[in-house]
Amino acid sequence: MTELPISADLIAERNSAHAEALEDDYAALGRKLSRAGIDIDAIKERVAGFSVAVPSWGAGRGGTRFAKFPIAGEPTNIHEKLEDCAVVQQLSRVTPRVSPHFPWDKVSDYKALREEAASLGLGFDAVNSNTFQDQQGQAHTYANGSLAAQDSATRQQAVDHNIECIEIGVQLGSTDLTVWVGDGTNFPGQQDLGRSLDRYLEAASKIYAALPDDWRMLLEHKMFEPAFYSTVISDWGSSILAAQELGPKAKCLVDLGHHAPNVNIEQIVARLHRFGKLGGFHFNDSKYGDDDLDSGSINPHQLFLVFNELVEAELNPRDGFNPSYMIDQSHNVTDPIESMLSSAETITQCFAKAQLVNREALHEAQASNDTMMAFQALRRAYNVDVAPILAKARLEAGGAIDVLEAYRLSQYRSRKAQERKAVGLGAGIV
Ligand code: PSV
Ligand code: MN
Ligand code: MN
Repeated sequence: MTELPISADLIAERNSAHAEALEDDYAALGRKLSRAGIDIDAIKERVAGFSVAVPSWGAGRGGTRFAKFPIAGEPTNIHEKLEDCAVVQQLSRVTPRVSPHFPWDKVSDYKALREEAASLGLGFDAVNSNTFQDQQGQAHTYANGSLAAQDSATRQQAVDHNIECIEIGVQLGSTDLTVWVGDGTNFPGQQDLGRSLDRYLEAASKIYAALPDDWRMLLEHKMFEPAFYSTVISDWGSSILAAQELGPKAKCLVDLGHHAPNVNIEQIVARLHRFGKLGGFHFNDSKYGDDDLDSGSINPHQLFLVFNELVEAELNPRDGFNPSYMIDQSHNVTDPIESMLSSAETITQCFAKAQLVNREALHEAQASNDTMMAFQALRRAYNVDVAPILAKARLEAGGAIDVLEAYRLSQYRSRKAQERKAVGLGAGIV
């Protein structure tokens, strides 16, 4: 392995400064949990086995359709993005995989890219295709759609791109293809609502046919944007129907920001699982729409409730329950590394809290219609500060007790600002 980006001595020095306080906090929490019949070490082991992928595109400053404000030392290519993702993994120890996006992360040698990632302690997660933008030199425009376009040559181009993504993914060691299309309309009457779905299904089935045996196709729905009147795969209903029609390797991916306001996302999770179609998540948070805010920054309770459903799902497994966890955020005003560190921590906290729920008490209260005690079973777990469990798991895995402190002290970003070329001004990504 090449040298990791943050000095091991710095991490060790800061960890020894925090070790005594952590032991104290961990012991106190251990006593508290043991009074409730919970073994803190068992929870720590579960946390140690948890991981969430980071998006290659999340390493750069995102932006809005109005502007992007780059920071000095921001990555300008996949190699630099991998290096930044390696920082997140080195400190947090919960983000060992990167989810790439094509053609944004295109290179000429994917075998070498896989080796480069491995040398940084990273692997690859789901491959994301992009037929929501036109690329330089592309034969057919996606202005009127991609997989659901009226024009058959455009549809074929979108199919070919997805198949190329699978081929790249095979070289990178991925086993999932995530497909999100922005196809839809901005005016009533612009397209036939039924026929556009037919075209999507026909094109998607060609991609499906190209999946290797051990691969999955994750269909990501989104209610609106860039289409503001109708979107072809707009909701979990359209998504599950499409996945059912395509076949067993097609699953639904839930991006937390892609729903109608106030939708009960945890119920959607339970529904998708009930029919064996829960494929994975794009974690982020939302106040208004597809805001791509940091996970749990607006509604951490919702994130906890999603993980609570995932624990229930594990207890009642259905066909092929193996959801993939990814972050999908746009870091517009923070250092992206700091946002990914903070978000990975929040996501893991919600995972840990969901493990603390007294399932027996919950199920008993549900069976006897004791609403308040059922609610309290969730509330008690949600109220526990699980930070010492995460910190201890990180420490034991070689990470930093205080990830943000170690990152800031490393001065990584200012070092990169000296080495990397500046990012140009411009509009943000989707
Ligand atoms: C679309 O809004 C989305 O959530 C999809 O996952 C894209 O791949 C990603 O954002 C990046 O634009
Ligand atoms: Mn997404
Ligand atoms: Mn999105």
